[in-house]
Amino acid sequence: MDTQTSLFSPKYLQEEEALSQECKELISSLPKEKGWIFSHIYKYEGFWYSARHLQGVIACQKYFHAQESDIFLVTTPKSGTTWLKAIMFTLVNRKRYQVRENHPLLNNNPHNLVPFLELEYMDIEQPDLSFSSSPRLFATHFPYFLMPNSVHDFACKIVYLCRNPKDNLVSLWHFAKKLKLQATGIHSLEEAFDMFCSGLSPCGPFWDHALHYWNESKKNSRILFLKYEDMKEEPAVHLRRLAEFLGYPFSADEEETGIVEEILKLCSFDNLSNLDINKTDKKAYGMENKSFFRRGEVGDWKNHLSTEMAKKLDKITEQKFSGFGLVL
Ligand code: PAP
Repeated sequence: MDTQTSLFSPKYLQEEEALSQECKELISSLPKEKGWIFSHIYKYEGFWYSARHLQGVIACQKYFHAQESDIFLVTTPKSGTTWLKAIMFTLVNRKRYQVRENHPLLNNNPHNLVPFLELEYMDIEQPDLSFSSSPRLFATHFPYFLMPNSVHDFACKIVYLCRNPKDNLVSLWHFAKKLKLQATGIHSLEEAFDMFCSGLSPCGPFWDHALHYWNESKKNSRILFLKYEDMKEEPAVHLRRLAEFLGYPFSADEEETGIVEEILKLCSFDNLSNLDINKTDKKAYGMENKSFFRRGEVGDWKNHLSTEMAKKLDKITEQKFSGFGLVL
């Protein structure tokens, strides 16, 4: 990005200007490709990151200390993180914040209630991670084996949410178009499709990311593997499953009050996307809250991808997941 562009760009687009010397040296040795939102992405330990995201990954691995009660929501970008952040925050804090009363989600974007772990470390080596409530809830795009060691040492609970790659790609493409400055060059959908299929997506390859967590979830009861599509189809079933997994099951009394439906309504796309805070406000580093809400549907890819594109992507997914039992 040239100086003129960076002077006027929002903070989230200011990339290499703010890098530490250590990170500059690291990225100079890594494979580099054209990015989706940022000018470039770099391949680190098999996955693609923007320079500043990578700086956060490295610092977080070095300095973050998990607590036993910490809970992690893991996704690749555009898998439904915003939705699950809202749901998980509401679930674990429901004694403290009554769903029916002045709930924090009415005045806060879900991303402000549940921080992105490695992004907290993007500019600061020791961010303030003291929470006003317990347990601490974090979201992250870390691949399984790059998670800070203490997360595994403490056997912290991990919820992995993934989404059909065709919808994931389309959502990612729209998001990148919205966020990226015209001056830095917008990808056509065809170009984005080719990049995604080659594994060149933010925190991708998409399939490798999901597969690691899928395989681990088969052996390890501290990992819950969820799919966006299942959540959409049977939200109450999966909300109860999630509540049990997190150690916050619904009591019979709670069930009687209809709390499951109320949480789903509070966290629904229609409700959240129509709140003033999500229509008009921005995140601290300049991203508009409304950019996290587009359609929130299953199968929107049909409005964007050709039959050939869909077939090609399905074939890649089948091949990558073949023998592992994961169907997306
Ligand atoms: P992030 O990676 O930038 O945090 P993330 O929240 O994972 O984004 O994904 C955004 C997608 O979730 C968008 O999908 P779409 O582009 O296909 O519409 C967004 O609309 C959708 N989404 C956001 N909030 C909700 C919600 N409450 N229920 C269902 N889907 C939602």
